[in-house]
Amino acid sequence: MKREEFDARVELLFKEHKQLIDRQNIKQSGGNGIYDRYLYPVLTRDHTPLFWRYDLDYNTNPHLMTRLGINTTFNAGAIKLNGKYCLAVRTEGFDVKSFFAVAESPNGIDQWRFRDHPIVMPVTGDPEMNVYDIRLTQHEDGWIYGLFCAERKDLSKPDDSSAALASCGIARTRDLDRWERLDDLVSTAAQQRNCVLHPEFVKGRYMIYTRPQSGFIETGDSGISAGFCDSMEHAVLGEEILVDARKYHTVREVKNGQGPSPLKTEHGWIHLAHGVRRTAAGLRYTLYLFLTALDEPWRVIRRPSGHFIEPLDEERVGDVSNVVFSNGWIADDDGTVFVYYASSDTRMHVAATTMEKLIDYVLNTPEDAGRTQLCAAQRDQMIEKNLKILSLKYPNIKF
Ligand code: M1P
Repeated sequence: MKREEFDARVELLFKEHKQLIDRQNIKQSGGNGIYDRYLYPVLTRDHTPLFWRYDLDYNTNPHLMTRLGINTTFNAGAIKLNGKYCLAVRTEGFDVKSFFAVAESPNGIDQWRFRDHPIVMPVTGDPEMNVYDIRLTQHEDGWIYGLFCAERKDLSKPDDSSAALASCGIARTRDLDRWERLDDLVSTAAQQRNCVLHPEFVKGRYMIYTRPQSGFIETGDSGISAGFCDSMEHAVLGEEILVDARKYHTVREVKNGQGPSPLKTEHGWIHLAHGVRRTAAGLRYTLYLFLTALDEPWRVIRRPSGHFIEPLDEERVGDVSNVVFSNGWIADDDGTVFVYYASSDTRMHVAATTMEKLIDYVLNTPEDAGRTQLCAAQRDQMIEKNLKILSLKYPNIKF
């Protein structure tokens, strides 16, 4: 390629990239009354800066090839900082290593722009192979903590090249740029993933939601659990309490995991979690909500039936299809809540709702009646009530 052509192609790349970043997102009509989805994903791999992917030097890359490709941008932690909506995105290179990168938006919905540099997370004395799924918690001690999965090779199985160990890495920051790495979480579980710091002290101690695992993929009998520790520099958990167990024939039959840190309301803590079912097409991940007691955030007091967000239409396809996963949401001062979720381990979306709607949802959505006959009867009760309302209001119309 001649230098003139190279320069023209670079210009075109930047023009198209800018158009993508500046594109306005559009609220989709016909929502479910609980939240609004948006037409476009908020972040895709194409949103990452071109200078992260291309070597822009004509002398070393005359064909203008992608040199360090980005595969996916998903499972982002979220926080509002200095008036900006920030996502700490799990960004995976073609090399299948993930790193965290901060993207910011002025409104939480569109114009997401990555900061120039990704986070180069400091390591402990035992550097991990991979990091992912960071949960950001603005703790009342003043720090922003990031708890994430730190994955290492399982050295006890030298002949199994896919044997891995998951543990909870911990780091803290004040600006999402400079991070202080702390010791990994110590617990009695063989492995841990989906760990999240509760935003307040509980009886003077830090509380961490966990998901003890028997293996890298399998969770054994556990579900979302919680433990306590006195220090985040050297976080050591004692006994873990089971918060939300797996349950046969529910959205959390095979496994589950806490999403972001819970939102505080006068009625209790609203939790967002993912639940997994096994289907003939493989695992299906959906998101669900539950409410825990204000003074005992580990005690579930309301459990709306079924899922809150499911993979829909294009969301169903990606690197790991049929998955929605969330580890970030932002509650704004005006009552808006932005739920950031990834689809199929590939891209990020937003669902917008309000605190008022979330409270109504967790308090008034009926609980799972338990088995098919009771669920059908539960629905029939609502149908009966609705038909009465409709026949009184519209006596001449057959619905
Ligand atoms: O591929 C779906 C998700 O699988 C894992 O979640 P969990 O441990 O609950 O099964 C994680 O690797 C997550 O990143 C991924 O989105």
